[in-house]
Amino acid sequence: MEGGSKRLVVVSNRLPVALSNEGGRWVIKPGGGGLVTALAPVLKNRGGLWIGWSGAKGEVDIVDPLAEFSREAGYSLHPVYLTEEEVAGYYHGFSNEVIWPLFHDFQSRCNFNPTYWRSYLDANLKFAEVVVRFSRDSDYIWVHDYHLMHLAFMLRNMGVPRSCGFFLHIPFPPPDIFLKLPWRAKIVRSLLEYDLVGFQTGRDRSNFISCLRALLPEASISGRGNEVRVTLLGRTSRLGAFPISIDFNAFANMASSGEVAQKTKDFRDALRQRKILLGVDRLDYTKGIPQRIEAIRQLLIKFPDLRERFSFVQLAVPSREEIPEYNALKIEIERLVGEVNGQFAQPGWVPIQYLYRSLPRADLVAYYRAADIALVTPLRDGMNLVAKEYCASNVSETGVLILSEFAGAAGQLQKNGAKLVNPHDVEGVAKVIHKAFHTDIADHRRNMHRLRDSIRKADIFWWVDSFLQNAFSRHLNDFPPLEG
Ligand code: ADQ
Repeated sequence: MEGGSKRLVVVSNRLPVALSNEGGRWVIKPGGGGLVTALAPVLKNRGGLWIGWSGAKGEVDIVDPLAEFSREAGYSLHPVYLTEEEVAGYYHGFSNEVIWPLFHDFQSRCNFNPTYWRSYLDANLKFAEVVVRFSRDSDYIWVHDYHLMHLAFMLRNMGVPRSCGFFLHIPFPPPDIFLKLPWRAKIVRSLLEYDLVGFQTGRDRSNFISCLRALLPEASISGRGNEVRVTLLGRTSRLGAFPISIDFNAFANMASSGEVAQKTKDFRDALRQRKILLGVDRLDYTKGIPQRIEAIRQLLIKFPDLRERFSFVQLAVPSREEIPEYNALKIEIERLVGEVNGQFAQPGWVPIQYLYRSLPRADLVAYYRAADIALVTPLRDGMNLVAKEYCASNVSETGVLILSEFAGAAGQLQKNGAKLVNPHDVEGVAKVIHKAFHTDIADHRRNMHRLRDSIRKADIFWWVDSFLQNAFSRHLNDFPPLEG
C-alpha cells in the first residue's frame, strides 16, 4: 500500500461548479443543486478531492481556472472530459431518460435505448480512469448518485483496489418498477461492488433488497437496520439508510442577518403584506409543479374567502434544458400560470408570481423567511432539501410546511409537525392549505419549533459523519486538512 494519510475523494457526475465561456475565456463559479448544496460545506477545509464532469463538451482548457477555484474552495477539483456523444448517450440518455424517470415511477417516460447503456458503461470507465490517476490506495472513494453506479465495478475490473462507498440521492424503486429495466441484474451486481451502498430512506433500501432477492437469489442477506450485509461470491457489501440534510446553521444565520431581514420586508411590502405561499424547485416533472398550480386553482374555486388574501410565489430554477421534455414542461407551467392568473386576477392582485431563474442565496433565504406556507409537493423525491431549507430559514417559527408523502423527507418530518399531502389529490392539497390559514398560530409555532429542532440535530454534518462512520468507523473530523 502506498504511504500517506487517508483522504476523501468525492466523485459525482458534475463538479461543484458552473462553467461558462465569457468572450473566449472560461469562467468558473460555485454551482447550484442538491448535491453541491449538501457536500460543499462538508469538504471545505476538510481536505480531499472532487472528481467530476465540468459540464462542457470536449477537451476544454480549464486547468488554470479550476486550480484557482480549488485554492479558494479548500479542496481540489479534477475534471472528467466528456465528448458530445458521451454527453448525449450517458448523461441525457441513460442517466436522464432511463434511470431518472424509472427510479421516480415515470416508466412511460423511459427510453430503453441500448446505445445509451453502452455509452453509460464507457463513461463510467472514463470516470474510473480519472479516479485511478488522482487517488491512492489509502484513499476512500465516495461515489455519488445514479450516473455512476458502475464505477466500483470498473475499478475492480482494472485491478485497482480502493475502498468505495456509494450514495444514491434519488429513490430506489420497488421490484414491479425496477424489473422493467433491461440491464437490471447488471446494475444490482455493480452496486454490490461498493463496500457500502447508502440510500436516502429505509424504504429505498428495502426496495433494493427486494430487487436483489428477485434477481440474485444466490446472494446471502443478513442483519437489520444499518447493519444489513449482502454476501455474493465471497464479497460482502453493506446497505445503509442515511437521510441527507442541509447546513442548518448556515441557513438559520443567513435568515437572521440584516440583509435578509431587509429583503424579506421588501418582498412582503411588494406583495402588500398578503400571506405568502411558496414553491421552490428545479424545473422537473418529478416535482409536481403543474399539480401544485392546480391545487392553487382549487383553493381559489373552493374557498373564495381566500381570494386576494395571498400570493403564491413559485420559484423554478432552469434544469436539463437540452432535453425536449423539460422544455415542454416549462411551456405547460407557463400556460397554467397564465390560465389561473387570467381566471382570478383583480386590479392590484395576481394570485401566482412565477420566477424562472436561479436566485442568489440571500434572495432565496428571504423568500423562505417571508413565506407563511411552503408547498413542497413532489410526485416522488429522494429526500428534498427545499423542505429542510425552508424550516431552517423560518426563524420566526410561524411557518407551515406542507409536504408530499412521496418525498423522502416525509417519514422524518411528519412526526415532527409537517402536514403531509398526496400531491395528485389537488382538492385534498387545497383543503390542507385552507386549514393552515385557519389554524391557531400557537400550533404553527409548536410544529415549526419541533421541525427546526429535528433538522438542526440531523444536519448535513451529521449525515456525512453517519455515512463515513458506517463506512469504516472513522468520523468526519478524522480526515486531515488537505496537503500541499
Ligand atoms: P434535487 O432534485 O436538485 O436534488 P432538492 O433536494 O430539492 O432537489 O434540491 C434542490 C436545490 O436547488 C435546493 O438546495 C434549493 O435551494 C436549490 N434551488 C431550487 N430552486 C432554486 C432557485 N430558483 N434559485 C436558487 N436555488 C434554487 C437531488 C434529489 C433530492 C435530494 C438531493 C440531495 O432529487 O431528492 O434531496 O439530490 O440528495
